[in-house]
Amino acid sequence: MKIRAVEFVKSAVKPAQYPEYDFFEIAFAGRSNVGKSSLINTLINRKGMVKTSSRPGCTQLINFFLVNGDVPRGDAPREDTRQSALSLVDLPGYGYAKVSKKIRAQWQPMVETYVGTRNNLLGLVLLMDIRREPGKEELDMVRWLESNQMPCLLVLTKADKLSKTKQLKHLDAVCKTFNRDRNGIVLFSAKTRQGRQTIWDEIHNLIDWYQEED
Ligand SMILES: Nc1nc2c(ncn2[C@@H]2O[C@H](COP(=O)(O)OP(=O)(O)O)[C@@H](O)[C@H]2O)c(=O)[nH]1
Ligand SMILES: [Mg+2]
Repeated sequence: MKIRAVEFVKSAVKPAQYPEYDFFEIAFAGRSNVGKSSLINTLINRKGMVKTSSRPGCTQLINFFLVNGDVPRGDAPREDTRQSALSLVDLPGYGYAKVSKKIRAQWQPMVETYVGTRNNLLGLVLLMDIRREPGKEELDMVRWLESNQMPCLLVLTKADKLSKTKQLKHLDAVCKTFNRDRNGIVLFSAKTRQGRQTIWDEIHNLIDWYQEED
């Protein structure tokens, strides 16, 4: 995808606050500090668009970004840019130990409500640190998304931290855990940009598939 423009649209915690547009949307989820903001920045070729942090667990908001589109404002007639615009959503991270119980209890309903109500959502990208075994959160989430027929791309982040041999070894282990083949899981690094094109290809496949469904 040629990135012409990227705009931060807004943050939201509940459906009434989501942007009212119906551009195709892709959401990114994962444990705090997994590299979610870095991955989105890499996809859109913007270094600081999505705030990255070495202090995990701070963002508990759903952040909407619009690529190559105009956010409809007021009652001005909306040009139909649905074919080319794409909405990217940075979901709050989960599973950070220092985050209070209260915040953790808010996370699940916030994300489940978002996935359950957002009609323009095409699919999720679920990020996992390549050095970590997938946890119960990830297994539960993938199972839940599958039961809701919501497509989910799995991405192993920070691949640059491991040698190529170790990357593949870990990839195969994760494939087994999720019962997917190597094509169903992407090795990614924000540092080397490894896997960036594959993620875009998968997003475009999803868009094509939806357009054929219509
Ligand atoms: N080596 C390496 N570090 C990364 C990569 N992606 C993110 N990081 C680092 O991991 C930390 C958390 O990244 P961030 O994108 O803020 O994670 P988020 O909490 O999931 O949004 C930061 O210190 C990043 O610099 C990567 O691909 N390789
Ligand atoms: Mg982040």
